[in-house]
Amino acid sequence: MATDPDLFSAITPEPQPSEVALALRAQLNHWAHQYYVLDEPTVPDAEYDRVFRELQALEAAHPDLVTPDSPTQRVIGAVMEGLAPVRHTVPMLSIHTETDTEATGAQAFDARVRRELGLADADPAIEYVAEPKFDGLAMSLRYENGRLVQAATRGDGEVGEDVTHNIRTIRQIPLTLPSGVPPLLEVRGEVYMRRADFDALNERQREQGGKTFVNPRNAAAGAVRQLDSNITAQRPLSFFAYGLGAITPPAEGGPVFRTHYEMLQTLKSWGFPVATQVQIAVDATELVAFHQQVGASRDALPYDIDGVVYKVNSLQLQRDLGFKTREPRWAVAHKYPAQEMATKIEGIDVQVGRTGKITPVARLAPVFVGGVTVTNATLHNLFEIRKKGVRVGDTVIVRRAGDVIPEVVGVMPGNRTGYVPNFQMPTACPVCGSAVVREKGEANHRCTGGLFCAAQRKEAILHFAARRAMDIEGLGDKLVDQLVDANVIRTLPDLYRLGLTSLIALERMAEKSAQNVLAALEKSKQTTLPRFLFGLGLRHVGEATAKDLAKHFGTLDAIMDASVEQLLEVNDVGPVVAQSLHTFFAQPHNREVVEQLRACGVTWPEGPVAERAPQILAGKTVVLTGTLPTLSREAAKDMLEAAGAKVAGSVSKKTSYVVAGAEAGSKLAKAEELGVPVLDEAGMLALLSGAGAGAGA
Ligand code: JCF
Repeated sequence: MATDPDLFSAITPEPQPSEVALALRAQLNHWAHQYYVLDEPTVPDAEYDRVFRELQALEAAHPDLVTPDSPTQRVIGAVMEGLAPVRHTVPMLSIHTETDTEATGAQAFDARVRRELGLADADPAIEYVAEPKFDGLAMSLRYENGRLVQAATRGDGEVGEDVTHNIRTIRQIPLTLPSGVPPLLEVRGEVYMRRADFDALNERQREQGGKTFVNPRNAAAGAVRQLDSNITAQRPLSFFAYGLGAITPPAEGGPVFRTHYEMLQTLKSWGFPVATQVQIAVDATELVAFHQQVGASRDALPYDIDGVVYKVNSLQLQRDLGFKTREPRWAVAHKYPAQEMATKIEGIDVQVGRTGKITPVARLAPVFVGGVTVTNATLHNLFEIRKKGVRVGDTVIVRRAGDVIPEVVGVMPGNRTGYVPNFQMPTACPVCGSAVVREKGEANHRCTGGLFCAAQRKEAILHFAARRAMDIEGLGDKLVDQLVDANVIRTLPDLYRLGLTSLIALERMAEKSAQNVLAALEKSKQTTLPRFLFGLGLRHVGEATAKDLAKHFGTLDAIMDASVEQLLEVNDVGPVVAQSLHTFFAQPHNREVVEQLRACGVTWPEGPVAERAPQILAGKTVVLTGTLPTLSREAAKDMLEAAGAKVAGSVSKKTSYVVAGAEAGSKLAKAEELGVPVLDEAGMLALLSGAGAGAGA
């Protein structure tokens, strides 16, 4: 039995099965309380599952040990004080997990379905629907006469919690449905948080010294179960619909939908977000192919999935198959490798980034997580280390999801033996020896060496050369290391002064590769203003801001000479960015770098400000919804913004116009409710050219 020895340190010498069961239950209940009630999990799900299975195995071997209150005997979902209980009219099912992640898992499911339906080998293949399994929390949305009246969590499947006030803040969830929907309709799906939203939320929390969340699912769960919906509204949530609960049949009776797939398409047409990766599959082979295909795209998805779900497509066959306790016989989940695992911290190093930020990095005992072996994980900053209580030697939870940098999200409690000193930040930069400081109100420590610090120089050059900046092919970290270490390059313009001789003098640099590097440098000189601006690597100036600045000012000189007030006029530029830009270009040495780069031949087309489209829609807010007949959403947004409009995501009293295309949903309804003028694409184009002066410009 693979039991954590620490768990039983008090039980010697040979623990009785009853004692083991007791300890396992105590451990599981403790973890479950932290997870469900406190919203603060301390162990990875995989660890919980392992101990849960161990208890299950023990109870199977000793049935007399099973108690009614054992975690194996119920689905845990403590109702938090303050949220009203909601009894589900149709129980919310969980889904059986096929633990076998090989092809046999899908085959076993298909074989089971066929056997239960009494089919022979010669009978035709069963049609399935395969879809991603989102890693969020299940939600039941109740609509009466097309209006959202109640939203409830799953809870134990029978009774959940009323979270209507919070769910109303989720923009992706329609509050009203188009006419003609069943008078009673319960839509079921998953509330989740997109990875980028999660990262931004944690970054914000970290900067403000607030509580960070261990993963998007935990952040979503915490947001949904707030008593104050103002807090929920600040935590960006999303939703995918995947099923139905109670539904009134249409007046003429009979089933509303024939298949699960048809039901999903209908939900989509009613304005619900439905997974894009949904596929009909006719046998186990196609199910496995789907599992592999989605698995390959898993890292690129903007949200976490923990597996895929296979469902029998025919709703009649689903009814024939029925349920086993709380799990349908017609569906199964096929999981992917866990994105959180436990491992030991062997040491803590620090790294110096482009802006001088000193990041503590945990050196780990190698662990397979999120599909790769991880040996390093970020600890973000000293505050995070203190808050999480991380020390060298601790067993920690490491998370790696998507192509996000692996991070230490928490410490497994009670595994420290003996005294370990707290980690301290170095007072001098490990790379250049300059003083390390932390500014007031900042969570991060920084090296004050600036471009004197080789680490910052290297990062600055790599950023400048990056694909989305100057796109200098072949200038990767190895070459930059060599160039900076050999002191061949001290500033960005030095790149364009590189000659064949100094390149060939580097180790492992053949003449052909040197020529390629020079050619790539030459090619990079023809660039665009946004790429150049982004490449300079100013704090707070990402790609989007660089584009906005270029669009607004037209020329680099106009940007360099802009006052803070003028910078603030740019879309999405706030006081912090404006001040940072102004300060940067006020430094003579920064202007010098720009001038030298230009002198080296770096150039881009400039558009004088006068040529900008007339600002017909200055001060107006426009919301786009639905699919326009000819313009993409991006193109429409660009045109509106070029005319001075602000393009917003949700409709309010302050919205000037809603531009609606096909399959417009709740935003259109909201506009009509508030009396906001609604335009189609033609109407929008007329508006853009309508004020006369700017026609055709
Ligand atoms: O995405 C999910 N987490 C998910 C959960 C998707 C489904 O289609 C489900 C589910 C739980 C139960 N279907 C059932 C029946």
